[in-house]
Amino acid sequence: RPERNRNISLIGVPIDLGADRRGVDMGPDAIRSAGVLHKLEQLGYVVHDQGNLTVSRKALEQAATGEKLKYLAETITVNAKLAKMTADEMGRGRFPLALGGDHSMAIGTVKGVLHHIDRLGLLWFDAHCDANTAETTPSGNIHGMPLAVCLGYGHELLTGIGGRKRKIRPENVVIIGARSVDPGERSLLKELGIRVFTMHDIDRRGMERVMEEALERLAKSDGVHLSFDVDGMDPNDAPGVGTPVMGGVTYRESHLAMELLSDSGLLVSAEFVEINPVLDDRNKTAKAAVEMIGSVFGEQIM
Ligand code: 6HN
Ligand code: MN
Ligand code: MN
Ligand code: MN
Repeated sequence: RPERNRNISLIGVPIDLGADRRGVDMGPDAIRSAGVLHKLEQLGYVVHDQGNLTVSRKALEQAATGEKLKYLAETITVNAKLAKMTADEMGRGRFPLALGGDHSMAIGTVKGVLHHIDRLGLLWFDAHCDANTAETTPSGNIHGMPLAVCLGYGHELLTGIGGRKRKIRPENVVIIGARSVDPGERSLLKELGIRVFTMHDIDRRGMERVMEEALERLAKSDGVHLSFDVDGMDPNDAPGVGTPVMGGVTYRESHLAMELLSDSGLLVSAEFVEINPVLDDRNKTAKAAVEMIGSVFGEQIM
């Protein structure tokens, strides 16, 4: 097992355009105020906090233009910046940890990490599959598309971010926690042979066995990026999300999944997204995210 990277680069991404719902832009600061720096420093990490990227509020004025993909231009600008920052920070030997922000930001983080690791594995923890394209989207919200984009599918201005040729190979992706999948996403995922562990699989086999199989698959890559959408968790445990779906991964199951991922030694980068403090119950969701971050970085009870 490789030595843990003790240097973490924290990148706040206050974007809410991809969700077309205000509040999730405050996610990075909610996670900070829930004590993420303290948690990581206690675990022995050196945290290089890059602050928050700038997201133009002017983009909101475009809302009425009726374009199909909402706020496309500003979403591209932010993700291009994020891809560059992620690649640069990794180039300095640091582990990129991005805090969101809506899930459209996964385009930037993943493209940035792909700059260094061509055969990158991707663990997508989510109630959704985020595999819509401009043709299949039911909402026009770009946070429903980032996984498709990372695989090379979708609007060409999105797939072009950070270089068109950089993409995740289908065999190196696993989705965990899925329970809300649109018809167009289902066809694309089936066509590509993506391994989706739904809530049904977790119910039947338990999180331990699901993670064992997931990690076995991911071990064939050259390093794994974790994209953790907090709405993958059950809304009782993580209520502060814009698109809640009942019957999710429990707090304990999520903890276990992150501990097993941590033990695998495969992780090279991570992001925690879709935390919306405006919809939250006294920062409960941000606190849950900090607990999951603790597990990802090796926290143990004894
Ligand atoms: N997320 N599948 C729906 C859509 O609009 O495409 C919901 C997407 C939710 C995205 O939670 O990151
Ligand atoms: Mn998502
Ligand atoms: Mn989701
Ligand atoms: Mn814990």
